[in-house]
Amino acid sequence: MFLPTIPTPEEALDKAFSRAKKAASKTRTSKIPRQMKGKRVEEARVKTACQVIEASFKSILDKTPKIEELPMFYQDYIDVVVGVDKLKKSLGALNWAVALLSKIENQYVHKIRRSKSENAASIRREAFGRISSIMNRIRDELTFLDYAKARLRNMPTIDFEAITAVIAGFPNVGKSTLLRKMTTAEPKVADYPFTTTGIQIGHLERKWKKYQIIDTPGLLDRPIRDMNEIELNAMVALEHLADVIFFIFDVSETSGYFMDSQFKLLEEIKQIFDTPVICIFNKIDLVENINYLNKYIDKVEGALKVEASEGKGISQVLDKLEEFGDGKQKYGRTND
Ligand SMILES: Nc1nc2c(ncn2[C@@H]2O[C@H](COP(=O)(O)OP(=O)(O)O)[C@@H](O)[C@H]2O)c(=O)[nH]1
Ligand SMILES: [Mg+2]
Repeated sequence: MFLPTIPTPEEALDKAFSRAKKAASKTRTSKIPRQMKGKRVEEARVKTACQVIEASFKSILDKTPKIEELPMFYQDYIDVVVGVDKLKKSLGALNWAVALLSKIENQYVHKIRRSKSENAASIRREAFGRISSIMNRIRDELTFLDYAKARLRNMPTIDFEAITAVIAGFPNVGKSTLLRKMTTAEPKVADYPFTTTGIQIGHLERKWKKYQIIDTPGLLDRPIRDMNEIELNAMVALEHLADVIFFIFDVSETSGYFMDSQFKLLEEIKQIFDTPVICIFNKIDLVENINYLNKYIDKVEGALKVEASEGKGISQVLDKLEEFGDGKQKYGRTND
């Protein structure tokens, strides 16, 4: 996302006080009686300083999407990357500052109006002191919002109307190859927490239905019991996205993983995800003894045999996906 630029306390104060000065000089040249001017000038400075910061914070709050209105995937994503509670609390601090600044504005404008001319400047200085201290009180929150802005800048762009398949399987089993063969354009790469290369998102359309296929290197390619809590959360965020999981086996075991451990990973993923899984047996070209293979394939319902690198069997995978898509209607779902 999508967070607007966040000022430091110094930047916010600089802007507020320099605008206040300009407003004051306008007041000085206006046609009001000389003895009134001192008070008017100080009043304008207090008003402007408060209003400049209020407007800036209100604009940040307006431009920031309501977290609870975002699709669940993004809520999970934000939670994993920066923490939803912390983000809400920091935004709350801006609200708090706006409310307090508007109170100070009223209070000190009144004070100045009721004061003697010669006291107006010191009342204004007192107001400026309070404004500065408010900005200092929310320093940590501003720092955090700036950090969140940077961390959330490259969130994956997900099409929530497309039927979504997420690819799982050990490294080198052929996940990226399959993704490339199934989709037309080069897959888009987006940041994803705890994946070094980012997730890859490919798109395709069949019979006017949109599909997207997501490959998650570093996440759905290793034993789940090895993951820490944060990684688990990052992975579970995918559950909100996936309508179906493609689990890829490398039947040749040339990737270095035995069929037994590949089945174990499949079982772990089935336990975590409440999502239908389609098993795809890849690299069948490298297997001489097909009988040996059947012993594994027979264990799995609706298994597909492919040679991803040559595009063999891909059309069956697409048919399966489409078959799956037939039962699905997706209209701008946000929370499910
Ligand atoms: N022989 C053979 N090699 C394949 C097949 N599919 C993928 N590969 C190769 O396996 C290696 C790993 O594939 P890749 O798609 O990068 O695996 P990933 O790590 O799961 O994304 C690459 O060298 C591919 O060319 C296949 O069906 N047959
Ligand atoms: Mg890959």
